[in-house]
Order: sequence, then C-alpha cells, then structure tokens
Amino acid sequence: SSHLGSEKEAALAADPSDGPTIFDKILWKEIPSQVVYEDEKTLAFRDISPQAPVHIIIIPKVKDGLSRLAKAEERHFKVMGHLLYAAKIIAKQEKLDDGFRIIINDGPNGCQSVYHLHIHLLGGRQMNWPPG
Ligand code: D5M
Repeated sequence: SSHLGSEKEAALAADPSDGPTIFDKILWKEIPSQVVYEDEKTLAFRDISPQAPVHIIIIPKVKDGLSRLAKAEERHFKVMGHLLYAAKIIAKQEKLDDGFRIIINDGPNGCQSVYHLHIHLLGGRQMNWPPG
C-alpha cells in the first residue's frame, strides 16, 4: 500500500468493515513477518514501513470485533490492558530506556489503514510534538 502512495492515501482507501485483514495472514503465518514478541493473547512484529529505528505493531490474536478502538466494549478491557502492558515489555526488550511513543490510529481521520486493533510502538530517535 505504501508503495502506491502515502500512508494517508492507504488509510483513506482502507476497508473499515470487520472482516479479515492482512494481520490475520500474519497471525496464520500465511505471510512472513518479523515477530519480536508473542504471548497467549498478543503478537508483535516489525512494521513493514518503519517510521523510526524501532517501529513495532502489537495486535490481539483474537480480534473479537475490535476492528478499531472506536468499537471497544467492556469485554475488551482485559485484552486492551494486555496490549498496553506488552508495549512496555517490548520497549524494555528493544532497550528503549530513554523513552518511546505508542500510537493507536482510529478511522479515516486517525489515518487507520488496517482494521484490526493495533498499537504502534515507536522509538530509537527523538520524537516530535505535536504529531502530524
Ligand atoms: O497502521 C497499519 C500499519 O501496518 C502500517 O504502519 C503498515 C503496517 N503493515 C501493513 N502491512 C504490514 C505487513 N504485512 N507487515 C508488517 N506491517 C504491516 P495503521 O495504524 O492502520 O495506519
């Protein structure tokens, strides 16, 4: 997608329905990925289009309707906490001791391009504020 245009164009062209996404293919090992962390609830792999020296995507193994953060319900509280805690574990594993950033993009305005909830973990350089 990023080969055909900007991340923003990919996001605006994305299918926001609750169907399977490319992240299912990663979970099912139908396409390769560089896995950096895995536990019973989450998988984390390197972003194919890194925006920082460290750029990792952290996803729930079971989507359970969580195509985007806007779809979150009380039943998702535990897995959302688990994802956030995995981000901390991975940041330590990646030696991001000087800090890091986590991002969740939601919907077209948030530039979401894959409709399977995920946390971006970015680090290894000074981040800027405000984000774009
Ligand atoms: O972020 C979706 C992110 O997913 C985006 O940064 C690219 C990344 N991506 C897409 N396909 C792949 C594969 N196959 N491997 C690794 N990373 C991938 P969003 O927040 O939805 O814009």
